[in-house]
Amino acid sequence: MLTVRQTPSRNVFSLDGVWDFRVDRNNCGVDDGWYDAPLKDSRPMPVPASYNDVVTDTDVREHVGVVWYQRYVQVPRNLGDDRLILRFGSATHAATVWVDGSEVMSHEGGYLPFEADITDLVEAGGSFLLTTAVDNRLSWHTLPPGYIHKDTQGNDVQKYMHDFYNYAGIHRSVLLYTRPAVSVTDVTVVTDIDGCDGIVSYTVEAEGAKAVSVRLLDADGNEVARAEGAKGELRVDDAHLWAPGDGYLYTLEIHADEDVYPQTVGIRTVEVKNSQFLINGKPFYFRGYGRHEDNIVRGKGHDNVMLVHDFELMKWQGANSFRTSHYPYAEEVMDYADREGFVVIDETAAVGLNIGLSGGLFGAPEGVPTKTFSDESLDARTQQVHEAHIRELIARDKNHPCVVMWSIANEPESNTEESYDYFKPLAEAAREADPTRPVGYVNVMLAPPSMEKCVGLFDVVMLNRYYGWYVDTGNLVDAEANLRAEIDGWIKLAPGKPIIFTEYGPDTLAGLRDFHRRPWSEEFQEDMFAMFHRVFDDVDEVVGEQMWNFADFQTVSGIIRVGGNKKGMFTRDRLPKSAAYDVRKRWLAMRDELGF
Ligand code: GCB
Repeated sequence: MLTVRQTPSRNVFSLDGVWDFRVDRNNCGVDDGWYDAPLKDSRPMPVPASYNDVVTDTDVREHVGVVWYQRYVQVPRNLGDDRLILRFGSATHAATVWVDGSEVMSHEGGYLPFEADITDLVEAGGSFLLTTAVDNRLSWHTLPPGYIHKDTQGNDVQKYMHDFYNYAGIHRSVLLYTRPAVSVTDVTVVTDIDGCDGIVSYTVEAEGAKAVSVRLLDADGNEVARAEGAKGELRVDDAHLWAPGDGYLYTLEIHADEDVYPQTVGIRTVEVKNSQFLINGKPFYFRGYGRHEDNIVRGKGHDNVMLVHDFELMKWQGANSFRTSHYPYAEEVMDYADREGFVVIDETAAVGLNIGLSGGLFGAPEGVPTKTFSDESLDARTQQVHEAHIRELIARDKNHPCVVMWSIANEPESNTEESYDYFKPLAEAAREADPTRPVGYVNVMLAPPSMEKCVGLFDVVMLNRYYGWYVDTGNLVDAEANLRAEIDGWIKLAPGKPIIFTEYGPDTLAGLRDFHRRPWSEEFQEDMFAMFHRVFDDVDEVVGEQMWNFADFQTVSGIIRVGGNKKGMFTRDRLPKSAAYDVRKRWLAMRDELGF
């Protein structure tokens, strides 16, 4: 799906602001026609934002089910023959949208955009009532999955197997935009390098267009190549490559009849070879973090201030990459990573596909199936939802040079035949949807090399490991020995595959200092990182260190979570913990030695 851009042929109007909002406590909104008239008893709610922490009412924060958003929208005058499209950047986790009482679309999955052509329902120069019902419930057929527990008073309590709070609402911008009746609806760009030249292959979709042509402009707006037709190949002499730390972008200006659409292009290649991860043919070492879209008050609501600030912090620390743990991030984040030259492992919302792990770590689920993959839990329908989600993510992000790999799941069960059967078609679907990038999944410590069944389906080994924290707690001597032994096991099991550590690190309470350097203290975080880094430096096959987490973040309450997960390098309000300085020293030195 194309990102929305303002162009000479397209106008974009933001519908962000303060909308009317109402919780549907009895789940009666649809039956009672809430979409057909101004919401009664509404309260104000900002868009985009999670609603949970905006309010002070606990029952709204913890509501399980549907909430309603509404506002009036002014339609532009002078629409002519243009089409008018209504687009949500995301609504978590499912949404249905009405325009003046007519249902125009519904979408499942909380982290990807959806849009509808509403031209025939509205009048140029008039206004319409826009209503959206957003459902935050998780089931065995959603990603991430979850289940509803009835408490002893019969109330619904949402349970889930992942470790971040189930923020909900309209998390990303809502836009209204126009495009000509015949217009560009999709483009796929694939780049290659030939000596000093760049090759840009493109395929444009523009149904009904009589004439399609493209011009490739450099960052100063100079034309460097052009072609006619919806499909073709451009050669860029002496190309300025997109590279880590050098987010150089060309623009493919696409003309389809009256329509003009600018697609940014970074010329670069990605390849996995001989235990190395190559970008533009050169070995790349990932330095960075798993992150979350998580902020005080706004929850998972996108915010450009925090976007730029977080990148500033990452650059300050010498990071060059991150993983979109554990769901697709806002399009603004991906655009910004492109232009800042950050390298991204793009992850689906498939997190928590592991009943064994959640039982062990986050409290045994009551009355739920004990098997992860079964007819009672994650089943064939979940697999279909997962495949559709992978394809939707790739359709959205395929043209981002920052994306160097797809991660199709975080810490799923991967040590059973059932997990192999579940993931085999999904890995194939990802490769079919994008033959140009490596595909991986992130392995959990419950599936070490002696038990792992799925690694053969993937191009890299991505490991989340907590030696010194969840195991060998506080004992970094044993932790180091066990970490080294496990890495040896992976090298034997998956020869030739590079290993990226996608999580490691202890919970650390900012301000807790300790002469004895014990767990939870800032000193222990320094020591645990130092130990992991010592090990990484000894192993050629390790090509990346992305610690857990960039910043402290909100989770459900629990006996292992004190006001959220505290494994941040930065606090939730983005202040550095003491280990941040050690890591900065290491990463800046690596940056100087290896390039970005
Ligand atoms: C993990 C998960 C991550 C958790 C983290 C932790 O392995 O991937 O979502 O937050 O561990 O802190 O336990």
